[in-house]
Amino acid sequence: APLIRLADYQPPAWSVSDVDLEFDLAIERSEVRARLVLQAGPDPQAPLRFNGEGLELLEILLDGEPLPAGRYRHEHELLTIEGVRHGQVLETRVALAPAANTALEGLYLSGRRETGFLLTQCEAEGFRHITFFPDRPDVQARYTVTLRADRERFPVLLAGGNPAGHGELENGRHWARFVDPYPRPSYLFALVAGRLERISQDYRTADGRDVALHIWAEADVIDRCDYAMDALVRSMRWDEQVYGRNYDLDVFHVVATHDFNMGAMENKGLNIFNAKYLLADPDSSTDEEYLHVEAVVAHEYFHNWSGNRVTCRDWFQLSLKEGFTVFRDQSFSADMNSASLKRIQDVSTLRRAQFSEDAGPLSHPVRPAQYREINNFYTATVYEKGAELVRMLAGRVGPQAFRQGTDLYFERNDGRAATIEDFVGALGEASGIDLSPYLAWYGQAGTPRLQARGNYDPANGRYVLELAQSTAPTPDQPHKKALPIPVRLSLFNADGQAQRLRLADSEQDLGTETVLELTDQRQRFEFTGLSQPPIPSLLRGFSAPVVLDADYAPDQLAILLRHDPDGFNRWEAGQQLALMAYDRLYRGEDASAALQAWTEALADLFAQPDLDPGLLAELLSPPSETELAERQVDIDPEHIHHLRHQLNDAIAARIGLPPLLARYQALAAASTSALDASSQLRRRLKQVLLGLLSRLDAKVAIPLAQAQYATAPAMTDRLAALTVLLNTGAAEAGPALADYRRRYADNALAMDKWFAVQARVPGAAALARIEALAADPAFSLKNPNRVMSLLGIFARANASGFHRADGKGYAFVSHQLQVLDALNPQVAARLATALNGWRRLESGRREAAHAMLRELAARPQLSRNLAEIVNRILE
Ligand code: DPP
Ligand code: ZN
Repeated sequence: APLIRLADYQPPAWSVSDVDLEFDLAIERSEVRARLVLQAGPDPQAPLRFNGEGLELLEILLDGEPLPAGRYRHEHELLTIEGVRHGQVLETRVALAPAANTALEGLYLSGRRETGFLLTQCEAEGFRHITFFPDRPDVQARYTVTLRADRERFPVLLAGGNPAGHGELENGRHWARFVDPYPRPSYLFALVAGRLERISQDYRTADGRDVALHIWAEADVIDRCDYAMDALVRSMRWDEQVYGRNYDLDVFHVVATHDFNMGAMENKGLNIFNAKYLLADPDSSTDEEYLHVEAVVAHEYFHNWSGNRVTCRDWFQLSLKEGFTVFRDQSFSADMNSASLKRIQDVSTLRRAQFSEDAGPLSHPVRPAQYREINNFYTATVYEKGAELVRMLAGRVGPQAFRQGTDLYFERNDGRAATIEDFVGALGEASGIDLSPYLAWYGQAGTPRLQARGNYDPANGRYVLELAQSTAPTPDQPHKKALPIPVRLSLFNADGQAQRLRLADSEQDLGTETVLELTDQRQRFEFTGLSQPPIPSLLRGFSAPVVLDADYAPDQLAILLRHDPDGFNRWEAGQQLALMAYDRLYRGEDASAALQAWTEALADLFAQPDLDPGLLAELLSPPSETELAERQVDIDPEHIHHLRHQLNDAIAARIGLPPLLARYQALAAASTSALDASSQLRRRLKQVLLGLLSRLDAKVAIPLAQAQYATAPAMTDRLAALTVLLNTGAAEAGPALADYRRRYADNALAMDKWFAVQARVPGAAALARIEALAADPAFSLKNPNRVMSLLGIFARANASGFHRADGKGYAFVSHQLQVLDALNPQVAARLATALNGWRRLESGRREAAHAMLRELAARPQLSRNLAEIVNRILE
């Protein structure tokens, strides 16, 4: 596949202003007639070249006249026609085979042939699997869509836009038409046809438009859509209030499917969701899943402005809509729940998913410079790091200017395909601040390391903080520039009180918190008027996506852990202490100073009755194995797994069995299935406590877990109990798994969790279990959720199980990848990213992984998706 470069961007040679589509839908074979009004680009003599993949061309006409065979070429996934003129109408008729489409891109079948429904997925380049078109986001056209199908088999017909008529046809068929008044790119096209039920609600926008909201799902799950409707209404209000954005059509449809490559899709007026992010009920969904539903419903809704009304000029700008929209959904969730917990979770995700991506050969900038397969760039870097960049910009300009800047951005770019410069430029203009230095963040890959060294001079009460930055080389970028890094900070004294801040050479009292902006490689900041040596609380709220290297002493961090009123930095101080202990344990050194400072502070916090249970749960959780593995080279994942256990053991031992048990039992006695925030946070704490108890004394914990499983009022408790039974190797795990399976055999999302909880069980025994599960009749390589629940969890979240010293984990996954790739290249490529870190493994595992990757790369039939990932990982 050719390399596509940002530097080569050209506007389209031929564009389309109006699209009229007619579908004759059937499961095995559907037909699509397209009438396209052509628009000349800069050179009207240029040949027309439209994309089209896997299309059976039945008919082609220009201005109503059939085109003779010599007038056009259909080869290499392109339709080429010479000598077309501005304003001419190109008409094609093609046939598609939805039921045979296992890649789930374009038009495909969800569910079984007899009962399932048809739907589409077009982002990024699925529309070319439906009809011939200049399938790129800078071609924006007005769409009229007519659907025809058998009424009995396809009672519901939906497409994006407003309804524009429906009626009966002969032979039991019917039709429905939709017109979208807003020009839009082809990746936002969508249709749905089949047997679906709905729930509905009326909504009036702040600017007075009446909108009918409909959530559609198959009959057996329609009663699990109420929470999504609630989240949708809250999202719509929030976007009106916080960004001044109103919905703009008369209807808004949301549809759930069990067969979906991504999380969800923001098609104009017809969002389509992976059921995992739409359905929720207490009996089968965890609290965490409720939060995901709320966040993803909001995310897709927010795209209506940040993505649909203003879209991307090209796919290099993907973070323009994704980074911004993730930032928007994070802010929404923070407003709906606990803001500091949300920040802790988002930063944990960033570190686990994005920092690790950035530390291996798949590292790329938030705005990549090149790709072969765009579907491989829906990454943590584009999404999560992209959101961090928007957060930095928002922090830099302040809330008022940020709102003025986004207003300006939406107004100026409405109906356009924009670039990252348009976004940053609008914020800069509204704030009067030159933000252009921040553009470097979009082009430079890698996680910057921020070094902080403080020096206190008691003679004159001065404190000098020296900040320095560096970024290690990444593929294609050997030399890194200095980036602007906002460092939000406070200075505490030994009693945990925040000191007033005053910079040398300035009279200004900065209060107890300020933001320093590091713009050079290295800078000194001097504070005056400090009567005691200060303890800096740095990067408060995680003010920049960097790795902090500060020379804290353990007792300084313990003071921050006990006293920092910034919930995020309090948690961060604990994480830093855990990492300090871990680094020493890893090197076989004495870790007692760090361990003691950390666990003593935690034990004291544990004893405080009024500490927020959600924050306590996070404080009691050491960094993930992925984060720990980032800190060393030549790693042995099994060793890291055991070291993390030692961290948990140290917490449990310091708090002690009686207090842990008493707190657990108090929480267990008050268990309910209530979904309010405080019930959720208490469940979360209970889950962490059960885990600690299981480390301290399995004989005590196993009966507790067994009882919790048996009496759980909701899925969160049931799954937590099952996890402990499995991870302790308890004999009771078997009956609990069998019970769970009986109970949820017909609930696909609950069965995904049945696979996932087993795929997570660590250690050498994991592979045999995974192999047995892959042969289970309930497992299928055709369903992305099932694949990710078993193989995705095993390869990406069970390092000690997957990275076996004998390489058998790699051999197993390699075999699965080859079968999967022939069915669904997008999902295969995502699974393969699990090998991104292979070079940092110890030599035995490294050799085994390398051999597996080389063998995979040499296979002739690899998809473009998988080939790109494997080759980049090998480079
Ligand atoms: N654009 C989708 C989303 O992130 C992904 N296909 O919302
Ligand atoms: Zn998105």
